[in-house]
Amino acid sequence: MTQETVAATSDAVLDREETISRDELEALQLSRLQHTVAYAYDRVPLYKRKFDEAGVHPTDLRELSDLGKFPFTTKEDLRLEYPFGMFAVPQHEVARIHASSGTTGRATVVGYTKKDLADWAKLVARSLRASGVRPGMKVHNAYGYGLFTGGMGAHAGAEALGCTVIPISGGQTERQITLIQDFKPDAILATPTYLLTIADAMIKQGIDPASTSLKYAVLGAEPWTEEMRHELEVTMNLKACDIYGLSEVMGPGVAGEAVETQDGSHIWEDHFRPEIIDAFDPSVVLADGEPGELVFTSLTKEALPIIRYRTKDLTRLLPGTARPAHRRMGRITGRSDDMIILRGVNLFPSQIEEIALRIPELSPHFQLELTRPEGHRMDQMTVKIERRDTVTIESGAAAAKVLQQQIKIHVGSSCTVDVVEPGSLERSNGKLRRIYDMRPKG
Ligand code: DLL
Repeated sequence: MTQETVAATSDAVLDREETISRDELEALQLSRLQHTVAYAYDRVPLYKRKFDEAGVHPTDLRELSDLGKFPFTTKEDLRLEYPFGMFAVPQHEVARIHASSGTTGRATVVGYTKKDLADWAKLVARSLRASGVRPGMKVHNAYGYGLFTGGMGAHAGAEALGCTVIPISGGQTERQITLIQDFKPDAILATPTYLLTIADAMIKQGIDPASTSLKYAVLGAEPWTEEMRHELEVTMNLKACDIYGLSEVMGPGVAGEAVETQDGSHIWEDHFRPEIIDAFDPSVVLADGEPGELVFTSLTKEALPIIRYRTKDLTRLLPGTARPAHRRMGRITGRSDDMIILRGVNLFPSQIEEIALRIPELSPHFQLELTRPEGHRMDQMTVKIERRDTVTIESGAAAAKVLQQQIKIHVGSSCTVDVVEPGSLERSNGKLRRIYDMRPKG
C-alpha cells in the first residue's frame, strides 16, 4: 500500500486526496494551477501567444477565480497545432500518443509522459473503485483499444487497481458473450449502448442477461440517461455507474460515480479544475448548479497541459456527496454540437431516450432522422424506434402515438414516430450514432 492511501470507507481504501477538505483541495488546486499556467506559457508557443494577445500573464493568477481571465482552448486549436504543436515536452519524453477519430476535420492528437500515464491509471482506478470494482475482481474491458483513449485508459486503471483485466475491446459480440460466460467477470467496462447490444444479443441466444456473473458496469464515452441506467440494471442484474472523460483533458477517469450514491460523477478536482460557462456568452462563468458548457484546466499534466478547454459538453456542477470535497457533474444532456434545432426548438437525443424508455412498449433502440423534404422550408424529424419484441405491431403503433405526444409536451417539437421491427436498427459497437442528418447542406 502506498503512503497516499490511508483512509477507508466501507471495504475500500481511498486515496488521501479523496478524503481531504474542500479548503485543502482548493489550496492544492491554486498551487497546481499557478504552476500549470506558467508551465504552459513557458513551453507551448500557442499558450504564450494566446496569453499575450489576451493581455494576461501567469503571475496574474493569484486566486482560483483569476482563471476566468485566461483565454480558452478549443478543439480547433488542437487541430491547428496538429500533430505535436501542443506538446510541452520533447518527443522522447512522450511515452504514449492517442488521437480522436476526427470524423470532421483533422484528428486531435494528445500525448502523455510516463508520469501522466501513472496519474491517469490512478484516476481510472479511483473511478472504478468508486463504482464498486475492487482489487482481485475480473474486469471485462469492452472499450475499444487503439488510438481511442477508452480501451487502454480503462485497462491501465483496472490493472493499477489490482484487477484481472480481460482486454476484449469493442465488437465481436458473440465472442464477448462466450467469454463473459466462461471467464465469469465481476465487472464490465463499456459504452452504455454497447452493453445494451451485448444484453440484446444474449437474449437472442436464449441466455438470460440477468444470470451472468457481472455485478458492476462502469459506463461512459457517450451520453446516457437515468432511464437507460434502470434498463441496464434490471436487464443485467448489476449496478451501473458513470465514468466521464475526454481525450483532450486525459481520457476516461476525469470523473467517476460512486456506487453507494449513484448521483453523478465526482470530478477528480485534485487533477482538474472545472468551470461552467455560458455556451453563448463564454465570458460569463456560471455559478455552481447553473447549466452551461463544461470547461477544464488540467492541474498536473506534463505532456499536454490544457488551459480552459471548452468541452462542448452541457451539464452543471453540483456539490460533492460520497467524496465531499470533489464536486459532481450532472448528467450530460448533450454536446452543444449535437444539439438539434428543430423549427426553433433545441433538442438532444438524450431527451428522446428519457421519454421513450418510460413507455413500456418501446425499446431503447432508436435513431433520429432529420430531413428537409423537397419544397419544404421546415426541417422534419423522424424518430425510428424498435418496439419491444414481446409487443404486437398494434400496441407498437399505439405507443408511437404516445411517444409523439410526449415529445410534443416535454420538448415542444412536432415529429414523426416510426415504430420498427425489433432488431432492425443498427446496433452499437462503441459510441452509438443516434442522429442521421439527411438535410441538404448549406
Ligand atoms: O470518450 C473518453 C472515455 C472513454 C470516457 C471511456 C469514458 C469512458 P473522447 O473520445 O475524447 O473520450 O470523447 C469525449 O465523449 O466530451 C463527451 O461528449 C462524451 N462522454 C464521455 N464520457 C461521457 C459520459 C472518451 N460519461 C466525449 N457521459 C466527451 C456523457 C460522455 N458523455
